[in-house]
Amino acid sequence: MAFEKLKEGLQGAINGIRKAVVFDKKAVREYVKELQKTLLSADVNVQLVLNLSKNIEEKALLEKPPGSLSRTENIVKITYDELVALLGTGEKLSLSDGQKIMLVGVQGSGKTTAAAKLARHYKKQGLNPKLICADPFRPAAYDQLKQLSEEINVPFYGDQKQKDSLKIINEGLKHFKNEGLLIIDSEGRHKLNEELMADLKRVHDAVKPDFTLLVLDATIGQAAKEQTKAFIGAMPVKGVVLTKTDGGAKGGGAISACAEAGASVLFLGTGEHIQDLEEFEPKRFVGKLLGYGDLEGLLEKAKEIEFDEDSAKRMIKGDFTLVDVYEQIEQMQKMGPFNKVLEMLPFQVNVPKDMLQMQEEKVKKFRFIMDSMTPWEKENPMEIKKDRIDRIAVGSGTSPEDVRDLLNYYKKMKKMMKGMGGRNMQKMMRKFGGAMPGM
Ligand SMILES: Nc1nc2c(ncn2[C@@H]2O[C@H](COP(=O)(O)OP(=O)(O)O)[C@@H](O)[C@H]2O)c(=O)[nH]1
Ligand SMILES: [Mg+2]
Repeated sequence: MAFEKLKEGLQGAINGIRKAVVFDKKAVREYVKELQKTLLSADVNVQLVLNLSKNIEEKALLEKPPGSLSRTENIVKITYDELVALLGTGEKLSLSDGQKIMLVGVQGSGKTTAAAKLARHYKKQGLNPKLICADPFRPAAYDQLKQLSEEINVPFYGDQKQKDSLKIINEGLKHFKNEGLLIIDSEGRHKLNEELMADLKRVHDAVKPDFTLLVLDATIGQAAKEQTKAFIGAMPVKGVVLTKTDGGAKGGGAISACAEAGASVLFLGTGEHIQDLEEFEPKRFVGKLLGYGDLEGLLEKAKEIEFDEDSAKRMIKGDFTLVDVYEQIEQMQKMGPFNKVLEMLPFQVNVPKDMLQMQEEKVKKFRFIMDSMTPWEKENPMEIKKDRIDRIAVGSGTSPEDVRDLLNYYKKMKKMMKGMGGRNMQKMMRKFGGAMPGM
């Protein structure tokens, strides 16, 4: 299977750090070393590997994990982000009938196969592809594409007697009246040389395809960079079809090399058969490599709303006001039910049941009430006596009982937070990022 070794190596590194007893410099080093070994054996450029591992190491040790991620989860997320960045932008090729696309590349890279695979792919998407064989150099090219086109029931044009590929293309376009999605399989030569490039460029400039796709053999690994650069230098390459990713361990190196040369990989060829074509999407691809099931939840967690640190600190010290309660309520609403939030804490908190079950309605009421308070009242909730309570109730369209309810909630919260004690506070602060100075 394609990329199996890469997958094994990456998941092995992740499992290693998951099992580590402590998340420290040594564990991170170990992880990064595994990662390096894996990427290098996939033929990713050494400098890229070094940069990537340096980034991962630094971020993993210094960065505050976002959302409710643990440090171990965060290093997986950092790895994910770095790998996605390494593998390109993930552009998508959106085609329509009436357009011409031309495949270029050296001989044997898989152009003819890719032409037929793309025809099948876009036919399934409802387009009307047509195949033109414009490789007069390889005698078997005509039969090869003709046969493939019959297999997928797609119209084909070629001319075995014509030796000028531009003439074949022009005839083919005329034959198809420029209708449908015209896929042009161009000539190839044994290897990349000036003659091929000059010829291709002449044809390319005359045909003016809407998109030019470079077909590259993934088994060449990071050497894909030079080839990509050479083609980009001669014509506007929209993206790469990377073939034979099933045929070796260097596919990862080839993808990153294309990205480095400035061309996005758009498709992966994953086998000899006509259906062996995948759209390449870096995020999905890296997700699969790292084990997507886990990663999805992890990325969600990273997005979870972060606690306002100052407010959380004051709250824990018991030094907080209704302004903080207001903020916390808002944040908790975004985070989900309060009991879920408490589950994330690294220690047990005995929270009165009625606080846990604070109903949606009640939260709304509390907000109305606080909206009717003056800034001074919100800063000094303990000073709110009967007159003020009555006024706030009228202003917020609630009852004095509701206002008292909020004030009681505030008092309970304050007491609970105060009662948590130093050690727990520290743990909590670590969970919410950043240690509290002087604690
Ligand atoms: N395993 C594997 N073989 C492929 C793939 N794409 C093409 N090939 C094979 O590579 C060889 C050359 O392909 P071809 O399309 O003729 O290359 P062209 O000279 O660039 O047109 C053929 O034997 C194909 O069957 C792929 O994704 N995986
Ligand atoms: Mg060919």
